Amino acid sequence: MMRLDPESDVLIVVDVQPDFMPGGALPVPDGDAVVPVANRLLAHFAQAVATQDWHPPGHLSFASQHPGVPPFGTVRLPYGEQTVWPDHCLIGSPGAALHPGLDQARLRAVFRKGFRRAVDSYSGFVENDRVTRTGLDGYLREVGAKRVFLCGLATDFCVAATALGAAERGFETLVVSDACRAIAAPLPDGSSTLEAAWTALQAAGVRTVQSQELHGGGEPGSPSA
Ligand code: VGL
Ligand code: ZN
Repeated sequence: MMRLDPESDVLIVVDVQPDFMPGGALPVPDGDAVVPVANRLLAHFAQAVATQDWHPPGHLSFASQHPGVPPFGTVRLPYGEQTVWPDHCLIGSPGAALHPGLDQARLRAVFRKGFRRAVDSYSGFVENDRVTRTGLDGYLREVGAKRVFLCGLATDFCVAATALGAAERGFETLVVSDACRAIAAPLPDGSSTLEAAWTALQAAGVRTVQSQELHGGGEPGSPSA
């Protein structure tokens, strides 16, 4: 069991949006399974925030903007190599909303990313150009975060990038593995994006934890339950 500290532990719910779930525009296999687990986590954490993938029409991460390049192919953008995706998470669309089954009353803030047409963002901290900040780092410092726990979609893209960003910034970082689901796309070397993500996470000192191992809660300042 791991006791949670209401003052310094923060849960980050990554991209729990219908477009990443079965029936959505960029479905992650079994993606909807994270909703009940995320809700149980939300009940245990005094402090929680979410990230939200939020793209304008014609976003350059969309394969539709690159004739001849199929979804899951790659293109070169000024900031480097970019995987291209089916059009997804269009600003204001139902598929881009936080999932209606998510206990949003427990979320203190939502950080949107990927809203500039020319820049994608996997990390909830900084966009893929490695320059554009979301404000999440400053937020976490201001609320006294020392440990961050991540759940959501997709393990091998936005969860991994956000976890790496947290570890890089000095937060003790844990991925709640049963509260995440992956895209697990094949890579040219025969491995997958999920294997590559775990390798990078491990190298960065990110740990994993199961949701049943976490307990505690209550409001900051009150004795934890
Ligand atoms: C994501 C691909 C494109 C994610 C977002 O949330 O992991 N993946 N946009
Ligand atoms: Zn996206």
